[in-house]
Amino acid sequence: MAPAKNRPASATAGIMETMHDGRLEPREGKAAAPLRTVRFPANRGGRDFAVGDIHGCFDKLEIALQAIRFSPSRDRLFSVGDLVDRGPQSAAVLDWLQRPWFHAIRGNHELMTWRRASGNPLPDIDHVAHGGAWLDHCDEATRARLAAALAALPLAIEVDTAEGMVGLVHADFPYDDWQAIHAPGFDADDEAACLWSVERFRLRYTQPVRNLRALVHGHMTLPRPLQLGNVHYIDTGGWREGGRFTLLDLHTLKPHRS
Ligand SMILES: [Mn+2]
Repeated sequence: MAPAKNRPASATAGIMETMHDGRLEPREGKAAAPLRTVRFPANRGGRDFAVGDIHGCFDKLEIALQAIRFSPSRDRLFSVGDLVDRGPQSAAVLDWLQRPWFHAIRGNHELMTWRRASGNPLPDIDHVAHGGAWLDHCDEATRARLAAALAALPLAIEVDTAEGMVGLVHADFPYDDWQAIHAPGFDADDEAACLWSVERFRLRYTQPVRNLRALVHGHMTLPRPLQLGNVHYIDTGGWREGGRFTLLDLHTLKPHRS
């Protein structure tokens, strides 16, 4: 990405939801393409947390939630994507996505999984080599459910907090202005950057993303949470042997590690 790239987006300010550009193939049982962004109003009765890559380690995530006394009736948990592959419980993503307090965006592993689950794998990418062998052990009905559920995940989530809006995007964001994601010029290359790029991290680019209180990424597995400008990297390898999940409180922007 070129983080300084900054196409005008003023005409689109205030638009809350943008339809996907239609690159994704139509799927059975899905009337509409997934939303690019989904926005959540502030949680006035509880806490909001973001969690980094889960990679099929939902039992370990449960333990991390117990450590912060997570309340399913009051609190909300937002995943920055890469819920599947590598770990032992990838198919459990179907149950987790049914939980009313759990919300997720698309990571590159969701893209690899739903494309292969629907018989249309990404060209030149070996999903199995990326931890996707589990998919071959799922029956046909489960693969169909996975394809539908993962393809429907939005590219970004916006969460309102008392201090301003917090955005979640899996890997990277190729603009200095958050409103670019709502602009007509936000294209397939930009979407790919959101799922795969590591440029902001590689450049240690500290320019903040305007019109957003904070932006939260996973994708880069780091020994501890990292902040560059107002961009927070929170994948601390909870899915790895000996790794820990970071739960970022979206109101205080303080990380809890467990
Ligand atoms: Mn990733």
